[in-house]
Amino acid sequence: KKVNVVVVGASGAVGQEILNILSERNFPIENLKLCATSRSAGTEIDFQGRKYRVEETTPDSFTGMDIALVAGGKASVEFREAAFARGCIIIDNSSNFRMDPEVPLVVPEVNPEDVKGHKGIIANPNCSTIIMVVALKPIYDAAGIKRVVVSTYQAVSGAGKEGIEELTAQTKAVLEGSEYPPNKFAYPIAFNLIPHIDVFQEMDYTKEEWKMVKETQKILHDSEIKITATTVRVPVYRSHSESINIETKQKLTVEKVKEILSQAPGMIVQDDVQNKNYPMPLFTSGRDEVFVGRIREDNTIEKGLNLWVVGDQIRKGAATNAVQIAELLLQYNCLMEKR
Ligand code: 2RA
Repeated sequence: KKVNVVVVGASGAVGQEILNILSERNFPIENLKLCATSRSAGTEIDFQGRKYRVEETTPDSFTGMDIALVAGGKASVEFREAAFARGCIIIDNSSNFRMDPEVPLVVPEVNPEDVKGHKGIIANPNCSTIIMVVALKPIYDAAGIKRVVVSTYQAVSGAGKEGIEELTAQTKAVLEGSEYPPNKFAYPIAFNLIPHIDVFQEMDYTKEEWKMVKETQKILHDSEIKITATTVRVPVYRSHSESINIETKQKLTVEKVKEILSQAPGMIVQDDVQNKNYPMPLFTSGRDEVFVGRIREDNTIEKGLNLWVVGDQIRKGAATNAVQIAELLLQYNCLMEKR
């Protein structure tokens, strides 16, 4: 079965990657439409050898469409009703509806069945959450999880194209002895790191940190699991890294964890310290899998583990996850009737 797909926000970093992934995975598209805000409308984008003109998003952009892949921003709020009225399901990469109890928040390796309960919109989780839960889920199933302490090392592309440009221009400026004032980030990101992603909220945690807590509880259907996060921007172009400390309910040996994770969907275990083999952002970029290494017992508690997890946040952390959700909609046959 082939379906009609509209990509909203097609010209941004995530939108472009959604198009790459639709093409790579041979997603069965009958008709494709590319939309964006009026600022980007009119540009032309190549998809599978054909040029598509980007149109400004309007309620009619959803007419005759089965699935809307929304890359981010406010479009899902603005066009939710218009899409629903036309029988088009939104897969939303923005944070607008993630914590709405009516909206499934889905990582296909973790809670695929949740898509079946959709009411016209399915949310794609935050990138650092997706990368973490792919690694947590197999451990959660095998031994239960009491508590997680996570610190992230997040690439500048998490802040979009401007984040990438700022790192490049600022690094050049520093090397040439000139100034490049911060714009996208609160402080210079070149030769620095910034323990601050998104806005500060309750208890002086950032919104990014709260997303990792609340979204993980929702995806795992477990509000008891304790999670505390520190999220940090680092001068890396692409792929987020995470140091994850886990307290399990039952004891797991390192050998068992390696065995479980190497059989887990969407994961690659890269852990051979004798040969200096561990995941790094430079080498995981462009990949859809989440990589895990440096797997150790936490020797300070009875049932503790340390993991080092790295994943391409534009692919698995956004675009790939969204396209996988679209694939689940076809697999479970839960599209809406077009109106
Ligand atoms: C970041 N998590 O890396 C964000 C992107 N969604 O800034």
